[in-house]
Amino acid sequence: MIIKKTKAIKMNKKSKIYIAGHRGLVGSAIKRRLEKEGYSNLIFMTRRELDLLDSAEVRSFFKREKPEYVFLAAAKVGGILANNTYPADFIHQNLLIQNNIIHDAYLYKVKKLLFLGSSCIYPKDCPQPIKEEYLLNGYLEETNKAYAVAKIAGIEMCQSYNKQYLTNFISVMPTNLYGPNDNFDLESSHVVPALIRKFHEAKINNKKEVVIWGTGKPRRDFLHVDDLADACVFLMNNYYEKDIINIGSGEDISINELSLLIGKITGFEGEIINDLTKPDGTLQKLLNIDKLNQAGWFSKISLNSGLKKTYKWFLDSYDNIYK
Ligand code: GFB
Repeated sequence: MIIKKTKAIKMNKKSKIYIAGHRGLVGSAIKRRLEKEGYSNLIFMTRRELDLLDSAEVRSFFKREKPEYVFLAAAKVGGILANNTYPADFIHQNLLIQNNIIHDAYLYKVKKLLFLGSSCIYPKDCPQPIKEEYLLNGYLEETNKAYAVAKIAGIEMCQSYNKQYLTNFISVMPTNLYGPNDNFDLESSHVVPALIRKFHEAKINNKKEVVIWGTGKPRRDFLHVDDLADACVFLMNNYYEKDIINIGSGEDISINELSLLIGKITGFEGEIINDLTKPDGTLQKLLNIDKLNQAGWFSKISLNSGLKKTYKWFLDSYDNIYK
């Protein structure tokens, strides 16, 4: 039995919507977006109130709340070094979180669930821009294999439940994201928050140089998280295919070019040094977004304006985060 489409179901402004991971970069952006559009019955729990690693707690939460829609944005995430250093934590925690939520979404008859994957699920050497059909066509990038395998398991779980239990679970694959509420810790963060902080601190401390990791040659496709949240809400209401769908900006840039751009935005005038002892990761990750565009969604925030907005947010939050 092949199920080609999930059912055409749309959220309404009173629907009970659970955002798992509402304090993170992605979940907080989805929450802002839904609130802005007037969805008034949102539920979210702090880590202290609900431990998503604990299947008994998640079970009793679903039994009690019975959400109609779920955005599964909770995950253990991090940049290239964190992924490479703590692979056991990445695979263990992500498998637990998604197993608990996806299974309970089935048990408690969630109308539709949106699972957030990642562009690192694709083979490291696949043709660019990366089409959805390249999934499982080759070897994964070593630095984030554990995380990628967990995300691939999540995709397969959604599709298997759709096939066997006729659920409506969709999986979206975002590119590299940035924006407010990101992690700016220099060891565990992704490249954009790391560079914003490094360049800013070098400027205010009159440092002559900033060190960036790797050769700077890898290319990445960066999307502001408000664009991502807009796409997720759009797809929850308008995407019914069982296959995965990419969410990206349609453009990529090298890490060296990104450094120059962030240097300019932050006003740093010194030198940029490449630390070749740090890993590069995948050489290029540019998502093909034909399917997304055909569904009717287009990105609205340019990299330049998204980075400026994020730098402003970082400056406004600096004292809260670091003092
Ligand atoms: O953002 P990032 O950690 O993620 O690194 P990935 C992207 C590129 O930026 C790599 C370089 O080539 C890094 O070496 N880079 C330069 C830096 N300076 C820095 C720095 O100060 N900090 C960081 N973090 N990078 C992640 C995956 O891979 O992508 C995750 O590990 C996830 O699983 C995420 O999928 C989207 O794109 O390499």
